[in-house]
Amino acid sequence: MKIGITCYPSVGGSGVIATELGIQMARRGHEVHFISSSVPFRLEHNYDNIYTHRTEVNDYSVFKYPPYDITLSSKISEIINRYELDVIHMHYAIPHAVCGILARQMSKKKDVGIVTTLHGTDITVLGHDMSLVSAIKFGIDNSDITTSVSSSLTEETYELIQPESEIETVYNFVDESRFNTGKRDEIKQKLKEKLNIPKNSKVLMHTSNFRKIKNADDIVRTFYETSKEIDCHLVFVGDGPDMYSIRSLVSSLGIEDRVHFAGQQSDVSSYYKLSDAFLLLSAKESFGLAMLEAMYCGAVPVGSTAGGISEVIKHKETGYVVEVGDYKQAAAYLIELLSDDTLYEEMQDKMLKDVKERFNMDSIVTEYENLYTRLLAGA
Ligand code: GMT
Repeated sequence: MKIGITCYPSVGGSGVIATELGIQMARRGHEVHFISSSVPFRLEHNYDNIYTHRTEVNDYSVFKYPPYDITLSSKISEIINRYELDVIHMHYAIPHAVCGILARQMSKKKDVGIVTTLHGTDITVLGHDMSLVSAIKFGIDNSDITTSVSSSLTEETYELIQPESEIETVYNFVDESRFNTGKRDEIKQKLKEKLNIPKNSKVLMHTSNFRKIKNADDIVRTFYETSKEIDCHLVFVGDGPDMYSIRSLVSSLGIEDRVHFAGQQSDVSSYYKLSDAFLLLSAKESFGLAMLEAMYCGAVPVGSTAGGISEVIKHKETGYVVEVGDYKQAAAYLIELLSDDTLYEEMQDKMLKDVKERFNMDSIVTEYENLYTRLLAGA
């Protein structure tokens, strides 16, 4: 098959899934065309069967805002025509699904199929904005197939957007060759030395784009409570708008010596391996791909009940789930987990087995491949 993919190429779970899916499709012999504003960040190498096409958004003085959506639609239609694409896979309902629909209308090849994947913010945040709901609904209803990354997101989309068409849940996945427990002890020791974390201290970790919805202040509070009972350190990887207030909370609690800000890291898997536990206490979270990556690397998760987090964590079996905002309960669970080596090892074993079964890359890529085949067959 000839597949076009459009996503936000910068750091972020939706771009990661779009890119990994493209790489796997190419490995299976399909021809894959990424059409985006820059080369997706996970596409570090040259791959056989993968082509990248950049949309250049010019800033003409006649426009008040640069015309990203129109330029992208035009580019997608050009690529559909030039390479005779069979399917285009749009990540995000707006703007990308709408761009895909416009592109198909512009192109000569009207039988190109459109698959749209909803990732979260396009529904859970933008879906509350009445000025955007019609466009999101249009994007879903005019795609041939729409998927969402968790059952919770599927349900929320039905509730908020009330589309006419069906939404299929296809979970996110992790490439085990990138995220695994290999050399965990060795990497842990090296990073502890680098960050000046004592050998026997436990490590809690969080990575994200540090937007308000990530509730990173609850992570700091959880750590503070946990550290009253457990010798531990907290490591933040990434950067974002909330960083200033997080730093100020850390200093007001007087815990600067045990909270590490590592910034953006290209090798985030080493930080997952450094960690005993991964925290994701968001107010909204459709899935939590970074948490799943951390779990593949052996870090046991403590998540909130937001969105799809509790579909990824099986409470008290493969990690813990707490109500949004309940940092005291999160700390209580961490204290229970980190003070009992037997409990920790049992939970870690179960977690590794469970994520490899339920979020297995090959089976999920096959699910997407079957969707594309279904479209081609006109079913
Ligand atoms: O979490 C973010 O802010 C980034 C966002 C994105 O667009 O990349 O992530 C969303 O998509 C990921 C991949 O499907 C999910 O794992 C994240 O949970 C989801 N984020 C939210 O729902 C807030």
